[in-house]
Amino acid sequence: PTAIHRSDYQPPAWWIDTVELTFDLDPAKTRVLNKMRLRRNPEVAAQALRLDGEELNLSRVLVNGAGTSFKMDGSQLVLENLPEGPEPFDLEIFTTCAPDKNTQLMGLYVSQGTFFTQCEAEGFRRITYFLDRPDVMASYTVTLRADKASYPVLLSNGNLVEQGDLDAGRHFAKWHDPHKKPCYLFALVAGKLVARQQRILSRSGTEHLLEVYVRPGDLGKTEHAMNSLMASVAWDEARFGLPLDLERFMIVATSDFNMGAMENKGLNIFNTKYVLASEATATDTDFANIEAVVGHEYFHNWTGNRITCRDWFQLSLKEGLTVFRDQEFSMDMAGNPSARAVKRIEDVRVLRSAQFPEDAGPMAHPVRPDSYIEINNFYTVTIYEKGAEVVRMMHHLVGRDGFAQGMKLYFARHDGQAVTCDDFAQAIADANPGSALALQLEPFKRWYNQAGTPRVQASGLYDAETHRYTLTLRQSCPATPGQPHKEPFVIPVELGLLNHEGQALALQLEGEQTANGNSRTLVLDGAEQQWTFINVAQAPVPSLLRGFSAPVVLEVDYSDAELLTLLAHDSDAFNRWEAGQRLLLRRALQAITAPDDSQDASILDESLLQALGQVLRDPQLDAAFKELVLTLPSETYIAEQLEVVNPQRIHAVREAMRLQLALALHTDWQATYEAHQASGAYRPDAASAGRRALAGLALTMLCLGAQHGGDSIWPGKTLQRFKDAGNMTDRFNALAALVGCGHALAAPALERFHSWFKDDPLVLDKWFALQAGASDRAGHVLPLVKQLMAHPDFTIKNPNRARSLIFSYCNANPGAFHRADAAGYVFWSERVLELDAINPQVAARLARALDRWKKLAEPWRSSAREAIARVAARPDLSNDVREVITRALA
Ligand code: HT7
Ligand code: ZN
Repeated sequence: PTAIHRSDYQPPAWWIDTVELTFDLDPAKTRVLNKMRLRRNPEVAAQALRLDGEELNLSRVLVNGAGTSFKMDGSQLVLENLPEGPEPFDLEIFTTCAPDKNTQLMGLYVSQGTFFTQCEAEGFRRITYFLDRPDVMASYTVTLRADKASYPVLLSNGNLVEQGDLDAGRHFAKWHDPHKKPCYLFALVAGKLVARQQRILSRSGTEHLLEVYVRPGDLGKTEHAMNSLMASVAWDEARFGLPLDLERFMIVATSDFNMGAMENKGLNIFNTKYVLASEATATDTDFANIEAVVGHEYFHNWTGNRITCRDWFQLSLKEGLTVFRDQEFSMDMAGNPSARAVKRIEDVRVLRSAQFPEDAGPMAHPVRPDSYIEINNFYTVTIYEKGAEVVRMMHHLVGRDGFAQGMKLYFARHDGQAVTCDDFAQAIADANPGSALALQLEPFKRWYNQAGTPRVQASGLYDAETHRYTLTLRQSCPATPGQPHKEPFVIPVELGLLNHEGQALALQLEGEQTANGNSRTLVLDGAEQQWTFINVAQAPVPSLLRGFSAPVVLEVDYSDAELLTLLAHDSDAFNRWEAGQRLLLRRALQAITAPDDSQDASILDESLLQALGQVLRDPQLDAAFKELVLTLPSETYIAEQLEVVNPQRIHAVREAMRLQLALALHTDWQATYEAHQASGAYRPDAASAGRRALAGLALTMLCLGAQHGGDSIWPGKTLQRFKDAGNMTDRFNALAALVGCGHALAAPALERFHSWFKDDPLVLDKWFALQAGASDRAGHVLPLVKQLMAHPDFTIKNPNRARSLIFSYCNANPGAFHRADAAGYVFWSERVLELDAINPQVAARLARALDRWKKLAEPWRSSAREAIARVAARPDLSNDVREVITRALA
């Protein structure tokens, strides 16, 4: 396989103005007629037309209605004798494909008797020959023909312009999309579906029809998705002045989908996981995720669809910006500042536990990559989450109103175009002349070009005589593949100073006439810089990088006492949580690097336990925030802090800390659980969800304690809770508490759960995931996972099910996966190969479970390398898996 380089970008030699597609839908053999109006791009030297195609059977090619010569070059269809001159001409291509053989779920495929498409990034070429690149935008008219009884609903992008019956029980529907679009936004759906419908009025008074299509029987689970869609439409109009530009906006759910959802113009296709919810079957997290993903796909309608990417290297142009927008949407929906902070903490946890390791591993790449082999491998946390952080820093540097102005200018300049990340940054900067962003735009854009997580070291010096406090910030960034040296980043550091009683101090920089608030942003843009604050009455405790104002690792030499002050008093909720995490991490690292495990029962000292107990008891704090403070740093995050990783030791230490928390705070957990019992009807809002989350954590702790000499009443109580729960969150939390502590009551509860929900695939996914993700006791998880692979409800062909069992074990359960006998790695290599033959995109994601193998201590390191080498030795690997494995071994 050959790499594609960003620097090789050339504009297309041909434009496609209109596309008329006619489908005769048949699962075994679908006929596709693709009639395009093409013209030469006068700005590019004349050359042959090369159309991409994959797994297609070609039957005819006509130019202006007459046969023409063509040749094949690999999978490309090459036409050399096309009309000269600038006039447009018609090109018709007849092909067939086999949707029922399409296990990759890219292009046109069948899921449970319904046709779906997935075209991003390069799936359209599996439907017809085309210039499959995002900078070729065309107008689409699509006619679908199919058996009426089997496929009563026929959908495509845009507006329905005609429909009717045909011979032999067939019918047709013709759709026209009024907006030009790149082919990756094309979609069709055909099958037996039903829709929840909602008419809405925009601010300007235009009427729109919103529809959520699902399989019959699932209609009762679509209310939350529809509410989320309505909220998204209203939010984008209110916050960014971006209205819905379509008469009709449809969401369709499928249970076979490689990712979360897809923003096809006017016809979003969603994984059922992000559509279907009822209080009986979905948890609070599911409800929150549905809101976020519905928002995300809807927001793409402007950021991605109206303005799209020039090439796939610019993927973060739409993804980073749209993640930023969905994060802001979720925060605005959550409401109060505390709930906003909770959402911010949750987002940062994802960034740190998934993106930071990616940025330090073999797949590290800039937010705008320089090259790739398989674009599907670059739908990463770096493109999405770090990309969103880059947009968030711009937002920080120009302010909320300045950012809104920047977005306005971006649309004024580029609506209807395929553009680059530079164009976006330029628009935000140009709308904010004089801002820190505009003044340092070129160095700021290093965030797009340089991979790796910058480290910022902070040190402070207080002069008690002059009342001056000097803060020094230094930055560096580790080498990443292909990038040995890095230039300094532009890093916004929001900070405040606290006195030792925890009160905020006024901030006055040397040279300023007066103090200027007690939280402000410094911009670090060199390798090392100093700032001196004056009139600082006492030695301060600095609260740095408030709200996580930049995606960096911040190293500060805090004393325990300073961290306890921040944990108890910081007005910035993010840094309050962060102080607690720093203390917990510090204790964990001390224990992990201790010579033996003799002190494991007392890793947490009295002052930290007391401080955490105080958080639990604090009536001013929200439940969701308490739950986050009392949750230990993840094993993955702890591992990232170490040079050499012994996954078993990390697991043992973290479990010992959990147990200590459970036992030492027993009374508080009990009081917390009792104080957070639900009252009234179920509501998935942030405050109610926070209360359930904290009650769930309390129950987990009480069960854990009971298994280790604490009050033995709790497992029985938990089982009762499991049986009586009025919603899935409480029921699942109770089940997880029993499974988590390894109590004998877990087995009958799991059995009962299965029999209650055996007909609900999304709930069964939870059932598989819970068991595969359980804390390992004497190596019990791997045999269980193998046993579950033989369960009649398991199928590796369904990505959700594969993720629920295999990924939950290999990617999300380090303590159970990294076995000293290497059996976890053998299982991983077998599953990667098995999946690769079915669905390379999903296989490549699994292949990344061993990305960080070079950090492992022996014997894990050698056995991991062997397992990777075993996969690499297979000659018939997909490009997707080959790229991941080659990089891992490099
Ligand atoms: N833009 C969408 C990406 C996506 C995708 C990419 C590759 C293969 C399958 C896929 N399904 C969806 C999702 C999004 O970011 O909104
Ligand atoms: Zn997206």
